[in-house]
Amino acid sequence: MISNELDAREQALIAVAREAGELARELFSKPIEVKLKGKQDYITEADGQVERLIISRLQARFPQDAFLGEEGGASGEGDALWVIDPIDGTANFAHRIPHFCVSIAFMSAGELALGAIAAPMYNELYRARLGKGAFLNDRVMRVADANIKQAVVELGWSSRRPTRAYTSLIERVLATGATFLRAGSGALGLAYVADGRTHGYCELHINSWDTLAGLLMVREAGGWTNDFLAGDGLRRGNAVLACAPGLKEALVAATGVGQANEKLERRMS
Ligand code: LIP
Repeated sequence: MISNELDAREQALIAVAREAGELARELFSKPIEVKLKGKQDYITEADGQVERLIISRLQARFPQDAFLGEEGGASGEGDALWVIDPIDGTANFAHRIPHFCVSIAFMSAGELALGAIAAPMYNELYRARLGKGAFLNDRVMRVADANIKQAVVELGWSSRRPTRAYTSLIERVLATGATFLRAGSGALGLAYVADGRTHGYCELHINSWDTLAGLLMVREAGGWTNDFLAGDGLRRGNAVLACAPGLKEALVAATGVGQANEKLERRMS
């Protein structure tokens, strides 16, 4: 995609992410209907409203582009693809915990080119562009390296993988000397790695709409990530590991994510 076409999409992305964040903040303060679409997998009416706003704004500007949204699924064809999570951290949102965000990524011809994450309750807007760096509210983001014994690694959980797989992941990461946390938003978890607040993020299965914007930010902030899009990760999801470069070896060994035989694991699970 030529750069001025990408410039136009970058500007639209930042404006739409900010506006969608404001709508999510407004809905957060109102009583809303909450449903379960799976074990501990929440959906609220806010997810749909915010997703419709994002798609209607972007479709109006780029009618030829395609969309993949958590709530609305896929629409349109072509190399210009928006991947949208209207509310990442929906379980938090549903329980009045302000740790949630809007996450939007843009892919051009299969390559991750743009990403934005709006965390309205924190007044934070994260963004990144391929080859142009990653920013939080216009401040440059850089990952922070650390000795593994001082590292903080976020370990995401969902019922999409067996509980035993998650508890043994925790044991293996703790055995490295690192500590762990779980905050309930994969997108914000990756943004925190990009901003050097934590040193790694791992989840055994997560969806592309939760991760793509954050993965671009970690890479543009000098971090390492696994090849999340391998094996049709875009549509089926995948395991994810993102971390500071100095921790890659220890965390790949401890988590098993990013190893050469990773594909084998997927087939086994
Ligand atoms: C959430 C992810 C989180 C994961 C949850 C869920 P949602 O996305 O951000 O990392 O652990 O299971 O997938 O459903 O809030 O958009």
